[in-house]
Amino acid sequence: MRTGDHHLAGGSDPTDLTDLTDEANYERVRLPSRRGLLRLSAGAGLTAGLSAGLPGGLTAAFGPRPASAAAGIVKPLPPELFIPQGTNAEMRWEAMRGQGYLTPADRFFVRNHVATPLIDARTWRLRLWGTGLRGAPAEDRPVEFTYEDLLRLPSETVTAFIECTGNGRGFYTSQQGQEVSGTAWRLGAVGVARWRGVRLATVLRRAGITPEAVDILPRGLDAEFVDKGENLGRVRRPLPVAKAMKDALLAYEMNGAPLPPDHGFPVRLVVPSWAGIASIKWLGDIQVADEPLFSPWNTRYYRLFVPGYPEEGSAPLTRMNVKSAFELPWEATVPARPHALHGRSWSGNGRIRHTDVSVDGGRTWRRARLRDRHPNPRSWVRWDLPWRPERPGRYELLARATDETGAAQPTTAPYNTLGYLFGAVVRHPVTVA
Ligand SMILES: Nc1nc2c(c(=O)[nH]1)N[C@H]1C(S)=C(S)[C@@H](COP(=O)(O)O)O[C@H]1N2
Ligand SMILES: [Mo]
Repeated sequence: MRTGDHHLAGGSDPTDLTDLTDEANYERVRLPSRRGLLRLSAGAGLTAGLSAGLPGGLTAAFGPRPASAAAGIVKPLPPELFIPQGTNAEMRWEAMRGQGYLTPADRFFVRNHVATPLIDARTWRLRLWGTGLRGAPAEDRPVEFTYEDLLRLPSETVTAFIECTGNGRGFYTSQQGQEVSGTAWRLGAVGVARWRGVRLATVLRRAGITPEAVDILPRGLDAEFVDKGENLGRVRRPLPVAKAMKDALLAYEMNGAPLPPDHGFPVRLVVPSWAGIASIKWLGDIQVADEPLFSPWNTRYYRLFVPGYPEEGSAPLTRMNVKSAFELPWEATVPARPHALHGRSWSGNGRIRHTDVSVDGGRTWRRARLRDRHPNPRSWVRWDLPWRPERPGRYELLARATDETGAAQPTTAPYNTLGYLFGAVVRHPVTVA
């Protein structure tokens, strides 16, 4: 771990538990034994986020594995909003019920390969280097931008979803009976926020990007990622220059507030419509190259691997596919009287054209009412539909969206070993009581 790295906050004070880059502190946060928690709560340097997650009597509040201290995530993870998934936290879809258009930061899913680092914006620098910049600056002599530099550049606001490529992965197994590896998300690894920052194009131009540049490689400041004993280095994923120049944002605000630590403070990339892995958090440096770049995140992950097809897999995944979700608990219980069903649909291809809903397991379909008159092509659309359940019992609710390219949700998602892009219609179990 790079604890001596001056990008990262915190020193060697063993009671400073805000420093998640310290191995021992991180262990205590990651595997909170009851004694560890007591030590945590006594620690002077406890962050507001952590203490908010540890209210009142610890013994009363938690069982053996408290969700609120899961695996290196700083913000509280109350069980009514989140499902813990290892180092990650999935949003419960019922947490969007009664919310506005955006996903509030307190319930936005977190996908961390390792753990949230706490970074000091005053010493942080964004460093650009490589053969795709004028003068080809070396990695140790980069073009630098401070946090203040970025705040002073012209800003832009983009409302866009960020979605994990594995969102829905659990349904390969539970709905299609297929074995896949990776986090078994249901549909809660997606959120929509209003991101404000500087266009990546602006910063690349100022850094001297040349017409020969073809790929950039943004890299995070979180700890190196070790997969089954193999150190793959820091999280980094090549992005073609064309997409980087088109609509990628260096975001420093989320829903009108500074980025929260878990979502990339001080600065993250937001790459609209693309696989969530493109939106690198805790951005530290960007290599700009006049030749194609590779990292494990565009070779061994984030491609479709299918038995019987070439071993190197598909082309690297880019746009996300069409999906829909009901704003209901998984398994939901609803009253046996007329009420409205609510949900949202989204697609990386652009606007949602319509969403059809079935309350009888897929035999008949009705078109939902889209609640957003001018759907945003980089975001979701809210919809609703009245439902008068005829009798108590078990139901399966289905929602199937079609986007502006004509792409619709299929009945079955094409199998791939890593379980990416589950876009099939999900059968949501509901009991009418
Ligand atoms: N540095 C860094 N950036 C990262 C990740 C990470 O682990 N480290 N995870 C990626 C993945 S796989 C996803 S889906 C999104 C999730 O963003 P969120 O945690 O803000 O929801 O961040 C991406 N950016
Ligand atoms: Mo992801």
